Amino acid sequence: MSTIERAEVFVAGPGRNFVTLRITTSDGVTGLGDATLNGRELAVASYLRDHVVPLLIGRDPARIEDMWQYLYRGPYWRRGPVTMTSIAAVDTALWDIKGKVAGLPVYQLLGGRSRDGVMVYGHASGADTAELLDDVVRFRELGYQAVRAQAAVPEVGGTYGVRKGAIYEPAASALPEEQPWSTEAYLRFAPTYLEEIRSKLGFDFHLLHDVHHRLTPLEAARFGKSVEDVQLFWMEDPTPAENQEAFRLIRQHTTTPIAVGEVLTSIWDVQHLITEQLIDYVRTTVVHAGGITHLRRIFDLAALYQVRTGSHGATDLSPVTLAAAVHVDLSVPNFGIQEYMEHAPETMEVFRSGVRFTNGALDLDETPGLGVEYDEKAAARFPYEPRYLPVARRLDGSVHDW
Ligand code: CS2
Ligand code: MG
Repeated sequence: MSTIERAEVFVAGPGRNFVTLRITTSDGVTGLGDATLNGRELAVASYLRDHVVPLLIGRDPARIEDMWQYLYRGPYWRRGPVTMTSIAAVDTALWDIKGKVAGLPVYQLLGGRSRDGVMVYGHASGADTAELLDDVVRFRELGYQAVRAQAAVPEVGGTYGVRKGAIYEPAASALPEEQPWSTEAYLRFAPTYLEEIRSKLGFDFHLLHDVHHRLTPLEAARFGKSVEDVQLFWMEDPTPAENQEAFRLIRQHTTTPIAVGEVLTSIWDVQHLITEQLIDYVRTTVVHAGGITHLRRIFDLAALYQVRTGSHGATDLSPVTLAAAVHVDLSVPNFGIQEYMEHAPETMEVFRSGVRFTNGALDLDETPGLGVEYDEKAAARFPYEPRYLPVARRLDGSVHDW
């Protein structure tokens, strides 16, 4: 029987910081897992190196479900982003290995293709409405059928989702940058640019918007109602989702579809949102929600309630997660859409991936496993440097959700 012989944790900063787990079996087969948690990379690296890797050596890499249960129930302390990202990295690496041993791409192990390609959405942004409109046109010309639109709020300047330069990267400073926020200014401005996009560019593409946890439930209800004529594909994270019940109030006032889940890390965190149909898309991911094994459980629960998938896919999720997401997206019956932000060139020097973008969709070649390689020599050229996500403060100085 093949056993796990080595598990290495690589922390590097090619374009941005990533944590990558590589597991090697006694037969010399390797598997990759993404363990990146934006702004808390070293916490996950330590959890893996100090508390997980020693437990892996000598175990059977084929026993993926048993490994998941062992890593979830074994530590006694459960859930949370650090734990679930660490479990995710091991789980994803074992699926990679299983695919390579079987000589099949992972999606074939998940039941095969349910679709020919994975529809994605791109990220248009701008310092003002005019710049945003140009960026939406650019994404449409690149072939995107779906585009997310975010513009800076005039009274508070730059805000989340607005790219500075070629690649969007919110974790840009060695200590958390404090960004001003005004809900009133946002509620006055955001509907105007979304309406402008529809009036100038029409309705023959999907338009998405990320509220990014900024509103109270009633403010979110008001926002959703105010943009119903815009026909958003979804409004994302309209209010913080620790209180799943809060979404009932939004639902009572608006038919604008809701997407939640990128910061949620287990089926328990989305259970009521799904079973009470308080959301329309669940955004949990391979890297932060316990890997392919747990994500499939979440997506299967969602399928029972006609909730579709819409996994997070920002550049702070590595090309390993993107590839694993495409394998899952190709196969699940209740696929909705996949977020896709092109990684920086430096990132792609380190991660070589079989994921391809064509006509607004992603697909994979038939390489066994996940189809991603990690070049640790190239990674060594990009040392980790501490980077933090911003903190939002209201105009009165009090902390707000970023
Ligand atoms: C955003 C992310 O892509 C999204 O939907 O919410 O860019 C998010 O801000 C980052 O992933 C945080 O690291
Ligand atoms: Mg988001």
